[in-house]
Amino acid sequence: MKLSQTNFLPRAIACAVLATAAAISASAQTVSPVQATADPHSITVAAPVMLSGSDAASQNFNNTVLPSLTTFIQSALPERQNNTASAAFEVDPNKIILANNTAVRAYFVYEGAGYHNSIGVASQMPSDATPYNSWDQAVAASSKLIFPDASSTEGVVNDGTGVYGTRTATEPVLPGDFVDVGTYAKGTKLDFFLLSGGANNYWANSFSTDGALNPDGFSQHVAAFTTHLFAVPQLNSPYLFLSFEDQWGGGDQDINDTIIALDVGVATVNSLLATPEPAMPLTFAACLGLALFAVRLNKKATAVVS
Ligand SMILES: [Ca+2]
Ligand SMILES: [Ca+2]
Repeated sequence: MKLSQTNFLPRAIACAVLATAAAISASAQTVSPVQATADPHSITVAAPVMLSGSDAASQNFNNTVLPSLTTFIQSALPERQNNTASAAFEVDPNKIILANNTAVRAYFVYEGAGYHNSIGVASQMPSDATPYNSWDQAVAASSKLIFPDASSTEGVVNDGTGVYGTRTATEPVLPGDFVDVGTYAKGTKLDFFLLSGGANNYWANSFSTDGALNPDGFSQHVAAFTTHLFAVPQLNSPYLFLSFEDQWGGGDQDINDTIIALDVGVATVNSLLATPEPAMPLTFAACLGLALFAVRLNKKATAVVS
C-alpha cells in the first residue's frame, strides 16, 4: 500500500509534465521570461515577446528561414560599410499595404548596433492624414511598440551583461523571438519605425519607413528585402525583412543596426515585389535614357539648322 502510493505520485506527476510539454509543443507559445521594461514616448506595447521556437509557426521560421537569412545578412549587409546602394534592398518598405486581413507577426533577427533600439509600427488607412513627421507617427493613436529593446547577446556589441545565447535584462532578445503584433484590415498601410537608443532614452529620435517624415534628411533609415535573394530563393514566401539604420543623418549607413522579419502573408509580399524600390541602376538607366533623348533632340535640331 505504502509502496504503491510512493510509486503512483511520481508517475502521476511525470505524466502531467509530459502532457503539458506535449500541449506546449503542439500549439502554445511561451512568453519570454525576460521582457524589456523600456517605454519610450509612452507607446503602447503590442504584446509580450514570445520565446523563439515556442509554436509551430516559429519553429518553421527557425528551420526554413533563419539559417539562410543569417548567411545572407553576413554577406550582403556587412558591418560599418556603406550599404545604401546594396542590391539587397529590393522592395520599398514605404509600400507595405496589406493585401488581405492579416495577423502580423514580427521576429527579431539581428542587431549590429551600439544603441539599445526600440522597434514599433503605426498603421494608416488611405483616409487617414499623413503624420507631420516621424515623432508624430511614433506617438500616433495606432502606434505600438514591438520590440522595446531589440538588443541581443548575439549582436555585434555585447554590453557585458550576458554570455552568447542568453537573454538578460539589457540584452533581452535572441534571434527567432517573436511578437504577434495584431490583426489589421485589408488595405492598411503599415509604417515601421526605429527609436534610436529608445530603451535608454524616453525622448529617442524616431526614424520611419516613410523617408519623407525623417527630420534628419536621411531617407533610407529603413530598407527591405525578401527571401527571393537567398542563395536558394524561396518563392511565394510570407516573409519580409526590415533593416534599420539608427544614427542621425545615417551615420555609417550600414543599414543593419536592427533587422526584423515580418510575416505579412504571401499576397502582400508578392504585391511589394511587383512594385520594386527604384534602385541605383534604374536611376542610372533613367538618366542614361534622358541623356540619349537629349542627344537625339540635339541631332534633330542640328539637322534642321544644317
Ligand atoms: Ca551596424
Ligand atoms: Ca549603422
